[in-house]
Amino acid sequence: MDMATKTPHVLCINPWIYDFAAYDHFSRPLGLLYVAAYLKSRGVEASLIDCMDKHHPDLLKRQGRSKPKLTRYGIGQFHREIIPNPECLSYMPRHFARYGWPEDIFISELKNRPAPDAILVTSGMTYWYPGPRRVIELCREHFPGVPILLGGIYASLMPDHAQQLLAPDHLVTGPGEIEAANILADILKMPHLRENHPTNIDDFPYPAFELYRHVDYYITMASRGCPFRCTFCATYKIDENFNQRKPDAVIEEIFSQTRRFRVKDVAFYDDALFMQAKKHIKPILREVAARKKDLRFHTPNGLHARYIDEELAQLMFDSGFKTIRLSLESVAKERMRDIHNKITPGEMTRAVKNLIKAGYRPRDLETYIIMGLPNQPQEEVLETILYANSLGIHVRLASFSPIPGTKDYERAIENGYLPKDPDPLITNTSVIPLFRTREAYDEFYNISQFTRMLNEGLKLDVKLIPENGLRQTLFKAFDRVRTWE
Ligand code: B12
Ligand code: SF4
Repeated sequence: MDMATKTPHVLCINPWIYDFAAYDHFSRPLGLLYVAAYLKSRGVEASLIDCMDKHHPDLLKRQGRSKPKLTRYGIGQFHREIIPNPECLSYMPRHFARYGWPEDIFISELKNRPAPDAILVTSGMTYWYPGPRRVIELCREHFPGVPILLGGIYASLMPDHAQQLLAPDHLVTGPGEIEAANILADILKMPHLRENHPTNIDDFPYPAFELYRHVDYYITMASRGCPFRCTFCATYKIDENFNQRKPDAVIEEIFSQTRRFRVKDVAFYDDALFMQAKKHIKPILREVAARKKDLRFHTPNGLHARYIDEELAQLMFDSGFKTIRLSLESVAKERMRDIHNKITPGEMTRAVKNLIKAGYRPRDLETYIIMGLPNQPQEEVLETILYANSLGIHVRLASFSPIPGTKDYERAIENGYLPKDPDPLITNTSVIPLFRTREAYDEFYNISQFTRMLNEGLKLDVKLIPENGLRQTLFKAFDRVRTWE
């Protein structure tokens, strides 16, 4: 091809995850796929290396499989290779690992392709920075001189840290479609990339899932941002505006993209999917239910249960919501007030009742409960767990991870729980970041195993909470056992 007419090409990369645990629970680099789609729509060629892609033929060959092992919704384990714990986390009684491809598969991917005109690297959790750091190191080695852009959550929340440690040529904070195009206009010598950006959220293209060799499920967002400001959450730091898409545009995307990629499962990444339900999510789900396409919907991110009235619960059931995670966090009054008055136990109970009336079994529902906040007593966590268990729903413990820029992060530093400029590695959710000792970890482990037992009990119909049931007998037995020699 004549060089003068060659379409400029960007290589998009989703790095490995370095962590104690990682599971593909509808986990795709959605932000990067939005940026890639936008660039493609403006005439740039884009390709993708996703180090977490379970369908890579070399990976499958090594695993001795022809297809990855997936559950019914297309999710599943990532490949992992154990590596030494980072020095600051050496006390952790768990294996640290690099999740995703073995490194040599990534290197041969780089070797087997011509040098791109620019490389776009995304970043996830702040404490996953070793992934993008290694990707950038290897890209510099294999494609010297090719400009590297870094964006995503870590880049947005810790731009100084990222710039210093990873030294990308360009660092983008916040939504990246327009910013990436502006930067690339010069690099790719495509001045039009700087012009005529859409102003309406619905005029941006759908995420570029076509860059994958195989699509297991589709992910979308019916809105961006969140109108709340919870003390532990950094969403507003990443995207300070709250914007909802037009219901018709979301419906069109769901049906056309699931048809195109032949998938049945759709996950929503929204932070506030149920805001203004009457004019937003309800018309979307009404249409989905009416078309009877047997789609399945998943909300890995927590939902605002407050808005689940009888009508919404019925629409969720009829349209095929399967993975339902309700945000509860805590039942302690002061905590709720402090967090943002997002929900009360009464509202949670009502939402669960509405969902059960609509056709769900309680154990089909899950709730997020937070532990490890500054000055949060253990009793508060246990009380919240027991309350959720009394509703018959599955508990998901989320350990608090202090995020730069949030109120709780500042408080953690002010109260001496965190050093002033902590290495993000110590804020990993698995390590009970504010305490960072083996004892704190063991305590968390006990609570999480207790929670697991309660969750298993639900499946077997064992109820510990009712006044005169197993609970009384159990406590009496505990007391008696304690007096044994
Ligand atoms: C969906 C989600 C999840 C999903 C999965 C995410 C995944 N990909 O694997 C689930 C529910 C599993 C999850 C879990 C957790 N999450 Co989460 N999650 C999110 C959420 C809501 C959306 C992320 C997202 O994809 N957004 C959509 C895309 C469109 O936005 P984006 O990625 O930012 O991309 C844009 C820009 O960043 C930029 N961009 C992105 N890449 C690139 C690349 C280039 C080159 C350029 C130029 C631009 C660019 O352009 C994009 C388009 O505008 C965010 C909150 C938020 N609003 O960001 C929290 C968030 C990332 N999660 C967070 C947390 C705390 C957690 C948990 C620790 C919660 C817990 N205590 O258990 C767990 C931990 C998981 C783990 N294994 O460690 C924190 C971040 C923590 C941190 N330290 O970094 C966030 C910010 C929420 C918060 N509480 O503040 N999460
Ligand atoms: S925790 Fe949820 S409701 Fe609160 S600000 Fe973050 S996204 Fe919004």
